[in-house]
Amino acid sequence: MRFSRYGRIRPSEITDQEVWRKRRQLITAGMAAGAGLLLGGIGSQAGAAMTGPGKNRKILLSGESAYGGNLAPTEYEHITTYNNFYELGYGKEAPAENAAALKTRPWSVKVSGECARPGLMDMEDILKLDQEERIYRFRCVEAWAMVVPWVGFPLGKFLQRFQPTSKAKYVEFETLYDPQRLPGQKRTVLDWPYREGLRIDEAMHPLAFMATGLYGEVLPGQNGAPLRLVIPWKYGFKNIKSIVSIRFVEKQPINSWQATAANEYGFYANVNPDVPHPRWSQKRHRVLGRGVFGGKEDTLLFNGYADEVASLYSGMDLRKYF
Ligand SMILES: Nc1nc2c(c(=O)[nH]1)N[C@H]1C(S)=C(S)[C@@H](COP(=O)(O)O)O[C@H]1N2
Ligand SMILES: [Mo]
Repeated sequence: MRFSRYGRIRPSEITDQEVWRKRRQLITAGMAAGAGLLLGGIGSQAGAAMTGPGKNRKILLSGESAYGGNLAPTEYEHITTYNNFYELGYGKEAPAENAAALKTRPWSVKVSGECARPGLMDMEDILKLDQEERIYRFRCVEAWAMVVPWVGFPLGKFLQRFQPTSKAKYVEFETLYDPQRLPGQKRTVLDWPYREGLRIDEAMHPLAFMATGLYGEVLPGQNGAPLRLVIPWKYGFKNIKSIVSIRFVEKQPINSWQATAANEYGFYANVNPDVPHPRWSQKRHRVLGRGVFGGKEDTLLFNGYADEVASLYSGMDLRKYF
């Protein structure tokens, strides 16, 4: 009988989650009581209270919206030690072990292509944008899920600042290319830098999110510091980490995994239990940190966000556009 290290419930984890939830209820109650009054200030206090273990710098929140419903967040420890980030190593634990190499300052993000106001934005200025917390169920393509209290801002609102033109049909994202800071790039596993793409209406959807932190603190390197994408209705690989470039383009971009194995990874990558990966079923997944035997549960179409996003794909054959 095999127990996954991540399939066991540890007493500490239950306690942490309960404490966290209670705190959250208190804060929410506090916010309701003070509605309309000093919202920024109350939000900031909420941010300070809803934190992780204090390993990283805090981010002040201006608001919160719990898109994950009542889901209890996965323990900080799981979220930050079970990662995929090939530029920092190949095992699930390697990115956390190698994250010190990833220096995140100085850091800037270049926005270019089909837009009226292209520009370079410094990470410090990005962190000054309104930061909110969102709890999403985050899926990974290899059949696990976690519930993450991300901190960041809506992607669409950010993109609008650069005034995309009518030719901007897609958005292309690129990770930093720097084999010193991302030593995994010394080996050609993928054609670096890591690239991803979204259709412009997907990028503008209110659920599409740019994360700068989690559990109230700036992102750890292994989670894609200082800035990464979170598209909660898609498989994990769409959520590109450590972004330095955003380009508005007319043609559908090719993402890194699609370039490597187009029969296995498509452009859309919407979570869909009815469309198996060629090498495995995608009907069920396990939630990290829950239950013995991996705490398996049924995978939902669009990762449970169908009400919000299904209309983006109406009339499309989701088997063809996987
Ligand atoms: N630059 C970059 N981004 C990346 C990856 C990567 O290897 N490099 N892995 C992807 C995959 S396959 C997954 S499942 C998620 C994992 O995110 P997490 O470690 O925060 O859970 O990041 C995605 N973003
Ligand atoms: Mo993944």
